[in-house]
Amino acid sequence: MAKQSADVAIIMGSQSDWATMHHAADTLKALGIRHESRIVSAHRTPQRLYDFATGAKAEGFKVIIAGAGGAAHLPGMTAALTPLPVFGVPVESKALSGKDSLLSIVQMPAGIPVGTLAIGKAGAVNAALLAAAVLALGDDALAARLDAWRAEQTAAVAEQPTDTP
Ligand code: RP5
Repeated sequence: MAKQSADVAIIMGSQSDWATMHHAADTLKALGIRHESRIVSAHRTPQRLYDFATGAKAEGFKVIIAGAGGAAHLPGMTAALTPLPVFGVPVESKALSGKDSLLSIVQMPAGIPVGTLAIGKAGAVNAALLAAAVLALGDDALAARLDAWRAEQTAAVAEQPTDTP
């Protein structure tokens, strides 16, 4: 039987980004979305970036989540090379706490969009939820799982705070 291709590609500029980007993978897994995670650096492996981005649609991916830190060119370069939607996650950098990553990713000139999320874990989780929402437009079963995920989150919020959260 042919291997079913993943719907979401999670790419990141470095192994060091995995501490943030695994939150995207965990969220996709919780929602039952097929995904693959790869290290693809715009700076250190430019040919790998080119090959991945130009071939991503043919590989069967429908959405790309790209996380990078510092001078974070990965999401924008990827978006320039593929028609697929690209969601960018600014990884928190040591020098500038991820503000450099955020501005590098969010300030795309008109014409090539990158949907930019928050810095760090929140951005990684939300990128996965946004990817899920896009895929759910054409997948009723996934839409139901996403509704259930959100209902569970709502149910987990206590009415009153406690001293030991
Ligand atoms: C970026 O440089 C990566 O996305 C990473 O966030 C940052 C630092 O990479 P390492 O020096 O930790 O490999 O390209």
